[in-house]
Amino acid sequence: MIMAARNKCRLPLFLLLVLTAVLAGHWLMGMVGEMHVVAGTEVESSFTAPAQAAGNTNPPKPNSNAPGTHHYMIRTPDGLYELQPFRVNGNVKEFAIDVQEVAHELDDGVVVTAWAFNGVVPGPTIRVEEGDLVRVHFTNTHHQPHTIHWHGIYADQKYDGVPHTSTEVLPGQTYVYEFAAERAGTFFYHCQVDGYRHLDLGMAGALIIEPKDGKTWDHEYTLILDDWDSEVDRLLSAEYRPNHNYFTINGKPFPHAPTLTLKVGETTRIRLINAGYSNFAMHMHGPNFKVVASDGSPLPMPYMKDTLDIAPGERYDIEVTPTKAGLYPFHAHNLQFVLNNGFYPGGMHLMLHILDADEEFVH
Ligand SMILES: [Cu+2]
Repeated sequence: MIMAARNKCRLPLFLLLVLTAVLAGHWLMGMVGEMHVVAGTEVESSFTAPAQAAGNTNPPKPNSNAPGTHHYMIRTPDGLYELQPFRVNGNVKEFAIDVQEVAHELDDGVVVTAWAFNGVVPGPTIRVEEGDLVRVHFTNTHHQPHTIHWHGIYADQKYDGVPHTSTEVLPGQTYVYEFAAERAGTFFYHCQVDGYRHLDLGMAGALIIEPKDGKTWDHEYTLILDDWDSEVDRLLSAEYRPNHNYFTINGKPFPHAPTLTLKVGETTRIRLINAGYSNFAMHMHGPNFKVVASDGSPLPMPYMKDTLDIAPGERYDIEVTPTKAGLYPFHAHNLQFVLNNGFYPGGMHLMLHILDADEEFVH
């Protein structure tokens, strides 16, 4: 089975190599530069623009620049990548996102084809501050149409990322999404074209809006929960019937999922995002946690839990202030999700490494 999984990856890897060669060629020709997407600019195009929603003054533009120019990302201790804005002007923050077909290793030797925002699974975290205006230059560098839907954000119609009510972005086009980061909280973004397939192929990432007045916690992590079918024909057939057999936190099942460092007496906020298709009942050994926010809104009456059921699309912010050091699991208590292709232990499970109060905090 491992060999079969490897064989399935050869074609996408080949495509990736070809894409890399093409992009390198563009770079050599000096096509890397500022990504200009200016309303009203005449740009020659061999692509046909899709039907536009009424009132859309921001039709997708063909991409005249090589992608990858503004994709500087920083690896965070939770195993995600955080995308840096390529331009900041006052409270306007601009980011660049593309789509790459990558070979994503779920488990040792188990590799799936993923459609990945900026080539990482999950997509890179976008982190802004309450009150910011966020502009995302989305360049479709892939062979399928895609969009970005801003889940939990009340964006203008044309920026909602739904193909038939806003617009879809065809291969080679760039579309600029814009929304106001109105309230602090945990959100996420995902593609909405052929959503059942595209979201399942890895097209989701975290959107974090930080409070303007600063944080009341000491450390924080974001955990994106997801489910995968390592065997499904992800790309070729018209029908799509996944049978999920891997369950991941930030793209990896146990024991490859990240270990989170906490410290006695210090508060850690964990942002939980369910990007999968099942409810996940997340249970914490050791300290109980306080549920402080739900779907991007602070709860008027936070409450204590040790198990929290999270539906698809839901986000919860929880806070932990441990009183004893040790190693404690945090995992889905639907134990069918703590398997790697049927083998226990695996799946949606990670470890909390709680340091003593006098230990130095290092990730
Ligand atoms: Cu898509």
